[in-house]
Amino acid sequence: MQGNAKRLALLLAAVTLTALVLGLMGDAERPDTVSSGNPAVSIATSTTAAAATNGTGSTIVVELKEMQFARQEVRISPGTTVVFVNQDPVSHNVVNASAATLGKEPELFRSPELQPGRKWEFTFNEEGVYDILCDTGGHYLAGMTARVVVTRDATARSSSATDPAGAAAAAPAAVRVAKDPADIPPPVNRTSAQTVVVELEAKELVGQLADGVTYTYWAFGGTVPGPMIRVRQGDTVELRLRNHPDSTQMHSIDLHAVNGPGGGAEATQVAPGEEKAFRFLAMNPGVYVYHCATPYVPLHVTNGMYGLIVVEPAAGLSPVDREFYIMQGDLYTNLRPGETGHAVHDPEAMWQEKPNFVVFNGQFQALTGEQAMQAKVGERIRMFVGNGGPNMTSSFHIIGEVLDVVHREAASETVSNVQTTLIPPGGAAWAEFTVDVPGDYVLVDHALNRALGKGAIAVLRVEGPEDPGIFQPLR
Ligand SMILES: [Cu+2]
Repeated sequence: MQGNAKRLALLLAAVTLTALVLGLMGDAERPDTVSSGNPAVSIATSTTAAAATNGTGSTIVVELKEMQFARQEVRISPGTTVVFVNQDPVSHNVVNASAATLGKEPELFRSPELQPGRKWEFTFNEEGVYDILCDTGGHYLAGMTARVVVTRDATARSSSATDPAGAAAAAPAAVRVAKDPADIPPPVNRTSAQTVVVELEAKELVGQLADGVTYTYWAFGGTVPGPMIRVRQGDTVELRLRNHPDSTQMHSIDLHAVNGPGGGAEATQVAPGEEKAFRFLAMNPGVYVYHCATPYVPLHVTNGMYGLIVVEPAAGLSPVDREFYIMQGDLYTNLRPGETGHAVHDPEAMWQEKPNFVVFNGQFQALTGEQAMQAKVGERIRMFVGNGGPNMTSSFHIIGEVLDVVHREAASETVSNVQTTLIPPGGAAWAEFTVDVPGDYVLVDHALNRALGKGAIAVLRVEGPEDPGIFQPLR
């Protein structure tokens, strides 16, 4: 298992890079084996397994290995049973669909989730061409597809196939995943470099997406965004990524503050229950996104796997009264705001880049009401604002507040007196301003349907004395 996991990690690293370039892994070479070490199943070594005439068909094994079906095309006679064996350290399933038909056309079969080492079989009685894929974690988008061709070169049988439907797991109680925007590390306040150990854990959990809507998030530390990391320019960061034993997926981390392959993603493809680590020198000051970079990367990101790392310049940041940490993200779900139930990811909506939810800190209107940010008149505020995406660019705006100073794209240089600043997916900005009069200041993506319709709203509640010289309603 250890060796397998290592090979898988190497492959995933390669897949990560290739997938980033190609988008899909459809042209990748597949291993040419269907062998199995499992003695409990018989193995057909030829590509065509003849069905026996007594009604007990032949059996052929297809391994699910290294995020692929071990063979892209399997040719069998009617009546042959195909045993799918999961040899990966993560879950897979076997679904009768192609990427084009998934969710649109009826499926003849769909296996339950196959945990590592588990197998599932299906007897193909009817002639035909059966597209198969794994839609667990969107693995088909990273190339986990294949085809079973059933041809009548032996006795055909016409009995109908049974569909062993997968049992849906009972959903545990939903929790609040939205990161508290005030829950961030204090300024570094050091005059020399250090080695800083950062420990993160990838977790998969059912969380509250909106009132009456739950969603299965994948998240660093169980919050969206994950914990804000804060170091000083010149620090050596030792990043240790653990993947919770209950995870169904590999996870990893790519920090945009890293100068090195994959931003750390190659070194951190980590299987459930395992931990991986790497070190990097925080050379460039700034505010940088980190995110999971395990295929299918957009799925890991939309599910909540992103956060910010702040690398303070050696001289530190100017003192302010309050700091807040906010990240925008877009979610592609079968449910819309106002509907209720457990929402599931909609791959077609993501393909079309049409999110049903656009949110700050992972949840519909997460930072409003009791959860609004708090400040007092006259205070100097710094906001670290990132965009996990994966796809929507944010037109970040605070209604009723001019941003005195903005580090656009989180650059070291500043611009002044900004109303709305663009924050691309995988990017960040930070802004500083003084709040002058009391009231509720509403943070939005000024592509306003996303704010008012899809949830990208947060509130900064400012208390203190009025200042009629700055703002005064007239009767
Ligand atoms: Cu992940």
